[in-house]
Amino acid sequence: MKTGVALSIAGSDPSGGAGLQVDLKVFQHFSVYGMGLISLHTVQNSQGVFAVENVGTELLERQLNALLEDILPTAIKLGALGSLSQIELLSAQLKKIKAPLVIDPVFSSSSGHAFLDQNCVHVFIKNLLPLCYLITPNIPEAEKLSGVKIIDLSSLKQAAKKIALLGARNVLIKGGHLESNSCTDLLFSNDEYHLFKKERITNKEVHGTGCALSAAITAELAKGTPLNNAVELAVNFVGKSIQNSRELGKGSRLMQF
Ligand code: PXL
Repeated sequence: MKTGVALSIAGSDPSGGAGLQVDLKVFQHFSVYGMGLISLHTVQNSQGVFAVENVGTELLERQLNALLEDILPTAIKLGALGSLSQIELLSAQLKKIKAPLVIDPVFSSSSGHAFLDQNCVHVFIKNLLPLCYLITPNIPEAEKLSGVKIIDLSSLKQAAKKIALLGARNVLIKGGHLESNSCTDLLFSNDEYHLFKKERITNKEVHGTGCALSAAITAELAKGTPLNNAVELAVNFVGKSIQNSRELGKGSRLMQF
């Protein structure tokens, strides 16, 4: 049975490897009805991001209002945002919605192209963290949010707790960057730590794994799955997707679901 409606507000990756395009593919894979709003356009392929252009807040606001007065999502995912005014608009609008909000704090592309100016991070924290049900930073993003330098499991836990103190109800730090032969994701939820440990599948760069993980969790939350189960399903799904990733372009491997 198909249930759930998931909305992603994210950047567009025309190569289909990350951002909104991947979110919609993942929603489809999980049999959830997917809707998508583009926050920013990128010029990119499997080799990197070459330019970024933000969508104006007025257009974004009209698109969001048109959706929300018609079809209420049962879960929402927020991906890359490009400006202070986008953060202010979305925090004001999303405050009014009860559906669980998953925030993937994408401050720059995996190839290092900045989406959000460093100076906006404190407004991102103040306005958005208190609204989110789950935030899913990778290690560099968790360091930016928490101010904690992550070098081992103990500092990983410390960073997760600090991000929760900033207002995020649940925190999942993607630990893929920490160890060489395994990947440990850390969930901090209800004052408890849960580790999701996996063998490292490949040392080759696979594009969009973070987007796919948070989209899969959003899809499961949209169906009403409890958080721990949603994370477990999503971690396994991304592991399989990495294993099945394809060398389609000249750069990173791309996932097909
Ligand atoms: O994987 C992070 C990400 C998210 N969103 C967009 C991206 C990227 C990485 O390149 O382009 C639009």
